[in-house]
Amino acid sequence: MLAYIGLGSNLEDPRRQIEKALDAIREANKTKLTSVSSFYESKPLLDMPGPKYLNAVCKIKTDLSALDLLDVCQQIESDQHRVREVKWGSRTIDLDILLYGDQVLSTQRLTIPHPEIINRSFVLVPLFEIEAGLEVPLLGSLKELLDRIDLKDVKKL
Ligand code: ROI
Repeated sequence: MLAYIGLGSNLEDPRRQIEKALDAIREANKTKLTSVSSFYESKPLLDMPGPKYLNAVCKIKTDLSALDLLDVCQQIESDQHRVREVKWGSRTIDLDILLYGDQVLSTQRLTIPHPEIINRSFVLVPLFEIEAGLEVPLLGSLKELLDRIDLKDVKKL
């Protein structure tokens, strides 16, 4: 299965946090990292207080189920000392499964496609960089989604 994961960090050397998470994905069972976008900088969403974020998107080929992949992502977050305190607060690392093939899933633990991607330039822009022709299940073409949002707040590094 092809899947896309969004990575974000705004604490404790974000670049190092994202590199470290990518290394952990490289080492995950039944999973091959096939591409990584550039890194992008943006202000916290909704003008939340805190440092700027660094974001990237990667593409993987995996034999894990979506829920097993979620376990892998959450293990990486906990290994990198992600603390879940404030909703939408600052974090050392955030891994979001954006898409899992063309699967549509809505459970308590996991919703795919990730429901917020349509509002997030820091996800759509790096995703477009690595997979311009993508069709997002239920939501339409990636190109159309990009046309609908403001892109000036995300800066490619
Ligand atoms: N804001 C930005 N710019 N980038 C993120 O990755 C990010 N992640 C989040 C919240 C707190 C919603 N804001 C963000 O989870």
